[in-house]
Amino acid sequence: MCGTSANNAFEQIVERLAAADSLLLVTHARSDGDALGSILALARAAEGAGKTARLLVPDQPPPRYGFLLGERPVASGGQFAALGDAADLVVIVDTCALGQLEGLEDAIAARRDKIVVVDHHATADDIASVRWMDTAAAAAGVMVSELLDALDWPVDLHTAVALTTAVTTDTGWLRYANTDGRALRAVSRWLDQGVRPDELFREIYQSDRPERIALLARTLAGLRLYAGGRLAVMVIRDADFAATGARADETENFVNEAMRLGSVDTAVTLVENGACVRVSLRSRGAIDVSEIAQRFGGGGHSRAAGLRQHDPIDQLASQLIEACTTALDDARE
Ligand SMILES: [Mn+2]
Repeated sequence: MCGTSANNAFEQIVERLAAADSLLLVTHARSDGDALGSILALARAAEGAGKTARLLVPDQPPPRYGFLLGERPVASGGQFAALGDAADLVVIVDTCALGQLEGLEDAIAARRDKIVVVDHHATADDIASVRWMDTAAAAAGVMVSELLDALDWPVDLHTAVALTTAVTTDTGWLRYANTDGRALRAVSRWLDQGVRPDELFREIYQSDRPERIALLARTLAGLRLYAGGRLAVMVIRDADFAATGARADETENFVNEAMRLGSVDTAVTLVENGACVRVSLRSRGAIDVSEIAQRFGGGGHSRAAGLRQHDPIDQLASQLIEACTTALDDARE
């Protein structure tokens, strides 16, 4: 059964966590609610068990999750080597892809023996001595919760909020196809413990700045349909940020807005940020967008994937429209 090696990795990571006195908890660049909620929960539970823990992201955590992190410092990529050396164990959570850990490649390779990975994505680079990869897990937060259970580390109310944030954001507030009993059972415990779903929803999804709504309106106005309405594409340029005053981190979830259209199976957003273009892909299931993302150097899940490129945005848009249209046509046959 496929669980044998996974269980083995799970048990090894439980042992490594139990044995470590100090942890460095790392997640991916452009971190989201699952990434930040998962490392914060692991840190707080470890501290409750008498250990020390530091958090690190390669770039900066988005302000949206300030309510979770509070005053807690989050180190950036330049501190990885020093903090990694100081820690007994480095845990990389919610990614196993070097492409999402840019700038850390050499420092990770040099410390591979003391690194373990907890992740639910398909892309698995050789970055760690132990990798617990569970693509069936709705969120890394579900996996972290299971580690905390096995370790018997304490989950206080704020840790429960962090875990609930992790699971609810990665499942689109428990509505995407990855929502399953395992995720709901985890969340139900945190609600019983006192997490308020209405307050959390408001923090995460109803705390936008007017600048973000202006950018969303502009983006939706520019939405284009292809492949007989099955493909929606939205292009957000530097000029759109300039015109609205929105920040680069405020396009999170824009891609999902295209899924309001009944005809759409696949949605793509391209976001320009200087010389770099960030692409998000979503599928309702007709095609596997992680395959398409991989062709362009990215990765992810079958229904949610992403990539980054330095090609001109219009050229990249044409290539992606072509790739998605072909895949949608193939899927129909
Ligand atoms: Mn995740």
